[in-house]
Amino acid sequence: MDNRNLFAALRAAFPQDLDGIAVETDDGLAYSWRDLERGTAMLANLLASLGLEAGARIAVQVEKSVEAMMLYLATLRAGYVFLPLNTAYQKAEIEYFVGNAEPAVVVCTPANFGWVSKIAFQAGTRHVFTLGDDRTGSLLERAARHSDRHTPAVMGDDDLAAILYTSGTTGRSKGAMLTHGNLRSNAEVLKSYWGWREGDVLIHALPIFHVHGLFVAIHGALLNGSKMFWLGKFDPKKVIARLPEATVFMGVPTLYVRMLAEPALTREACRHMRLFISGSAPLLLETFNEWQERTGHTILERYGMSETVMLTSNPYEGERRGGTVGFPLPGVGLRVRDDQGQDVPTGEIGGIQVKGPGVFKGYWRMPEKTKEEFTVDGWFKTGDVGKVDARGYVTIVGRSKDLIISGGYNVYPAEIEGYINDMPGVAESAVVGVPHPDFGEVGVAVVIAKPGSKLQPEALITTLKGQLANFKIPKKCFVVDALPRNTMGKVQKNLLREQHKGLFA
Ligand code: MCA
Ligand code: AMP
Repeated sequence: MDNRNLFAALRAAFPQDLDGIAVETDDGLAYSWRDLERGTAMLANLLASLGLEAGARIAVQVEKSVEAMMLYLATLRAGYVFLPLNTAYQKAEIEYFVGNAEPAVVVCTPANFGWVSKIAFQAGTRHVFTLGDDRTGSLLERAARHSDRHTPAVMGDDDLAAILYTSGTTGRSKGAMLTHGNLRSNAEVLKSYWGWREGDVLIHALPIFHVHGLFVAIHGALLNGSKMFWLGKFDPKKVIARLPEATVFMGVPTLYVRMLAEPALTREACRHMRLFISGSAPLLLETFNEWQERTGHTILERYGMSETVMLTSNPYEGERRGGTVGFPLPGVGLRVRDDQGQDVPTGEIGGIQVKGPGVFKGYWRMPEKTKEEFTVDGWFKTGDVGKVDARGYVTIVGRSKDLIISGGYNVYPAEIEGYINDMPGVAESAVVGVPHPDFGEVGVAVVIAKPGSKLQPEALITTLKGQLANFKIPKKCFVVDALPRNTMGKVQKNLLREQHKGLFA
């Protein structure tokens, strides 16, 4: 039986000459394809030596590094389930994820070992390793004792490869289960759709704990045997400095906005580049147009989700239309339905529903919640609101889910409201997204005090900073006497958005 392990597909695409450079980091390190082969084999052998049960989860909360990428590839290679966690998550968030996913292994930064290992061991995790972004920590020490030869575990299309936590309307995160088949089929479609070719070089400047940086970027380069310039953290100047030697760049809109602020971003600097891709959040038409004028390149915008990987894309050869997310990818079914579940006429707005080989298996241990998010005929309800025009271009016009996308990260108002409402003296709160020139959208909190209580907005924010990942913290907090409500008593967040939309203009 042929091995459907995603790692086997990626490995097969490595160049013949394994001594070529696969990854070059911004602090001057160079990793050959042989380094990737040996490093992932040793890490896979370490995992295999732990006697883990099939489907065991490997939870990883470490700073971005090539070794962290090798740990992801080794998890696939050994046939386990990779669970990446945003490095900004704090105690309560990690407690939830570890409690929900029950990982057999946790890998954290050396600095966080104290509190993360306590949470992990209490949840029944038997192995906690450390990995620093400077190649320190117990993980690599232990892996060094293992053989650098490893045969990839035989996996089927339907076997789990990763769990990515995301949320819908509820405040609690859900683990989206992605299979080897979901990931490989999507990577294969994108390879041809985006014209990956011999000699391509990718600039990788995204975090690797989300779909964009971990799957779309890494799989894109590896499945084409392409070199990556690897930035530990986005820096506009460093990206621009690399453009003359690269051909492909992927980013969220904030990255494009920040590069446009750099005088070094010129047509000349971009001459060698072939493709700029944007996604994860809406790319403003002004950013799309400014990029085109400044560099001569037309950004290719695409749309995806943790639950579905990539769904639509502007064409590589055809017209890339600013403000749209292009066409459904080959194999992706996309339809727009109204609240009664009827197809809306072409050009009309409705709820976007999708189906296809990239659509996930469901939410980890939440069969009920999973069922709610699919229609009876098996289409996944994205929670995005949009339309398809007469030429087939998809436009996303909003979201029916209560979600703020800030600098490409998802912020769930329900989760933040829950924390604010638990604070002493708070009667109720509402968190809404307002436009922001850098992050695209940021959260603003509107809070009502309990009768007789005096609330200091700054104090509420400071308390939140000690509890939640920094990117989730509302950028502004107002204490008010009342929240606008509709006849059913539901807070009218649209009115709050309208009221505060000029805050960061
Ligand atoms: C940092 N801060 C943020 C964000 N990032 N606040 C709101 N939103 C953010 N995204 C906070 C920091 O904690 C700090 O606050 C202050 O803002 C300034 O930080 P700064 O240095 O400007 O931020 P940064 O470290 O430069 O990060 C900005 C960033 C980063 C580079 C845009 O957010 C990023 O890499 N975003 C990419 C997210 C991503 O990969 N999304 C893909 C999801 P303080 O000083 O108080 O600490 S996958 C997906 O959506 C689907 C599947 C798809 O289609 O791809
Ligand atoms: P995530 O939950 O991280 O998978 O984020 C997926 C969500 O990001 C989608 O449901 C959309 O709301 C949003 N998204 C992704 N790409 C785009 C895009 N190009 N334009 C607008 N929204 C996008």
